[in-house]
Amino acid sequence: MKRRIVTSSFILIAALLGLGAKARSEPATIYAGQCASCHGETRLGGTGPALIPETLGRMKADAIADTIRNGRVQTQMPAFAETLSPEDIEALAAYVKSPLGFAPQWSEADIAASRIDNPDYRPANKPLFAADPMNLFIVVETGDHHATLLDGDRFEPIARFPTRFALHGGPKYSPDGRFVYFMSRDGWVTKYDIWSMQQVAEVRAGLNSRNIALSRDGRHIAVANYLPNTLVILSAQDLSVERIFEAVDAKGAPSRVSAVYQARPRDSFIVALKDAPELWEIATDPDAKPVHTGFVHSFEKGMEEALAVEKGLFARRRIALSAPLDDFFFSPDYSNLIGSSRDGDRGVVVNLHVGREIAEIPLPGLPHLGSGISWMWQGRRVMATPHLKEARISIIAMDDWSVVKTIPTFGPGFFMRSHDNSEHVWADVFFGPNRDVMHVIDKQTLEIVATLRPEPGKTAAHVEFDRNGRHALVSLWEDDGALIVYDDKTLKEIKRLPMRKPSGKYNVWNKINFEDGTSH
Ligand code: DHE
Repeated sequence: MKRRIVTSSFILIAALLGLGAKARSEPATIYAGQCASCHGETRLGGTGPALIPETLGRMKADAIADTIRNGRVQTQMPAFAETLSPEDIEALAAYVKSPLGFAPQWSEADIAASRIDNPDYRPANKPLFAADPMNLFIVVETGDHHATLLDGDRFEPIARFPTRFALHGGPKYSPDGRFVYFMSRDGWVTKYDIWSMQQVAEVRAGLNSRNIALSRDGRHIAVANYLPNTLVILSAQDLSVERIFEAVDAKGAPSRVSAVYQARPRDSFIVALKDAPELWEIATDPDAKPVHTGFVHSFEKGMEEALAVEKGLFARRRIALSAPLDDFFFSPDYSNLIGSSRDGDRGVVVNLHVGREIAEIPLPGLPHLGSGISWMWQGRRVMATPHLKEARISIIAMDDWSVVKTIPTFGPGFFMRSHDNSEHVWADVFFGPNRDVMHVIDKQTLEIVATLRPEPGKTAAHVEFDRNGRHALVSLWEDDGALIVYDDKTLKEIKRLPMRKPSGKYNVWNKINFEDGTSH
């Protein structure tokens, strides 16, 4: 693959902002000598990933030290055990987890220049494999940064290919299920052609990114960035930049962009701002009706004054909130969303038609609303959410926003899944001593009917159903992990495929049809 190399403006700015002062300290000098050529002079990435706390996330310092010491198999990361002393390695591991100390820039020109096209890419006019193209899974294996394309009928791998370092969030499929788009925490967006099983192109849309969303018509990809504070919209066709929104609220205060979601029935993107009390709706319909872009206080007139009106593609509507909200769950018709309050003990319901908060739900223990799913129960639509800090699942009625049941679990959970054709909800226990169990809940009695322990002592997490809702695929979330296929009726294991920390799996049919039991 050919890479277009361009000098990035942020390197210059970083230098001007006094990075040189840092280079005097010991680990910074080692970094400059040993690491900078691959990971970038400013730690923002090069051929190797960015080495900043935002990207390294929850990776512990000893795991980082281990990578420096022993290298990483199947990558260009060499082992430094012979080159550096144990003390130097420890100091370096701490250094790459320290904040950058400056705000890096990443302009439209930087994004365009980062683009890598696959010169060997040859589009195919039909899938080059014999499997139902609607019942495929992509399994993201973060253990060794690969993805597996899996036949969802036979549960056999069709292809396995390398990905960027540290993918995060669900990959997104084009509406016809032919292409899949991945995003890495250090901002790379990769387009992969499932039919020809080849990478098409990739581009670095940000320096530290959160997630991506595809527009209803499959033409635009929105990328939510922490670094810099932007929402970048790319053409899904060729990954060129279509628009960059600086994340600044109606009063001019900057914010990180915490996530972006496709609101399919509304033909729009919904954007969550981490630090500002507002959310955005961005039209993806070229004929979108006019919207006010927000209100500002006019000191001349002594009153709130409407900002300009926008219409058509990418018209942005600002919805004011009482405080920043994060981690959204949407009602199936996308008229309401529930966001998590910063104190982590409430869900706040925002009605997107009227553009304001309409209810609060007491949900102590940090609900993980983004993992929520919904179904019909006693003639009402309910949604269920796990809690990241409490051993319980809350069931909420979506007509009056009351909590109809709290189900005690073996520990705090991260992901939940179901399917229209399944009577069950599968919920993991991601944290604590019981992280090796998986609860199965009856959708009508709201009782736990089984607690499976796929492999004692190994984390069981993240479930996804096949297209027909007959099988539930569970991850053994370990470096030497596995994908375990269960029959959803008998709850018996029917197949186990070895995989490297399969962090998530995504069924083409369920995703492109916005199946209620899965993430969107
Ligand atoms: Fe995620 C999805 C935010 C930490 C694995 N995570 C998402 C989404 C958001 C989010 C907004 C929905 C995006 C989408 O799919 O389009 N995640 C956050 C955080 O704010 C948090 C708590 C802290 C952070 O560092 O970002 C966080 N997430 C993690 C992890 O530590 C996980 C377990 C391991 C990892 O790989 O980073 C993790 N997040 C995932 C996965 C999904 C996800 C596997 C997709 C779930 C799905 O089924 O769609």
